[in-house]
Amino acid sequence: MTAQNSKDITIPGVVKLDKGQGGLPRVLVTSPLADAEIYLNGAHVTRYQPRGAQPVLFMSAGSQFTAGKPIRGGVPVIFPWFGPREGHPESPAHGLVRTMEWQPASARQLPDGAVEVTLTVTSNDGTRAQWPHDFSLRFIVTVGKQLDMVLEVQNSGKEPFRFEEALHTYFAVKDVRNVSVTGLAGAEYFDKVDGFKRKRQGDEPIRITGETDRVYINTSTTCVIDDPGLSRKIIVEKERSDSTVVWNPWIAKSKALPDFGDDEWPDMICVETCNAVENAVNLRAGAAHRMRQTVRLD
Ligand code: TA6
Repeated sequence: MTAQNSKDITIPGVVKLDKGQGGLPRVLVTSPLADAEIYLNGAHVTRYQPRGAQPVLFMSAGSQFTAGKPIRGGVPVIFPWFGPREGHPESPAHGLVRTMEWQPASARQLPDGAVEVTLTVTSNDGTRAQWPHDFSLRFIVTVGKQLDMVLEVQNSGKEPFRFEEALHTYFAVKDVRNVSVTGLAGAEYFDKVDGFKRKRQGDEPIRITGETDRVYINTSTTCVIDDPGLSRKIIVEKERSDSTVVWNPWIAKSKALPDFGDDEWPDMICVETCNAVENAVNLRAGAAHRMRQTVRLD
């Protein structure tokens, strides 16, 4: 299915569908409040820039833009498992839908000038062969003074299923060595750079002094990324998410990632809104779950 066959969601001067990098179909949003772009490959938000501000999202210069391959940066949409799939080394990391072509379903401009774009993807024979459940996802992106993203998971099958999910957001910072993250004081986390040991965050702000890869659990708090280099704070609010991941690859991991520049690690930090590990979601047949991440500058 190509974008040409999908629904026309054009709003003249505000929303258009065109071909982006690698010739991949993309939704371009231009509004008085902010600009954004969303690739149909993975329903991947690759740009969000409020009017008069620096871009909020990091994109790797080394990212591939190939149908069916993950894009590096922006907001990868992760479902139905997070990271490597336990017991299935053959499965792709971070689930199935970030490399599927989603379909644009609707676009509308809201009274305040913000623009809401909805994209959808559903299970098929290919996904069922890897994960034997039926699902229908909607990703509702609202581009305005804040970036609001809702991942709706509908269990369209006849059996309950358990899933993990994430909005794996890459934030642009001036220099991660001068950044701090607050909002996770006292939260338990799995430290993926220390044998997945279960630890507890102290009261001090999180600072990045090496490869950092932590899955915080049982936390529904708002996080604040303080970036003195760009003289801004990025507020990351969430709803119906009980896990938060903080990640920076630092030097060695950056070199090991083929689609990430060796010298890009100071320019980004991931603060990811998730339901992962013991916070995975049980969803009965016919039910829906809506996880929200809202990003704004302060
Ligand atoms: O969310 C952090 C993480 O799980 C890291 O372990 C690292 O693998 C990162 O995601 C990127 O994963 P990717 O599959 O996109 O290379």
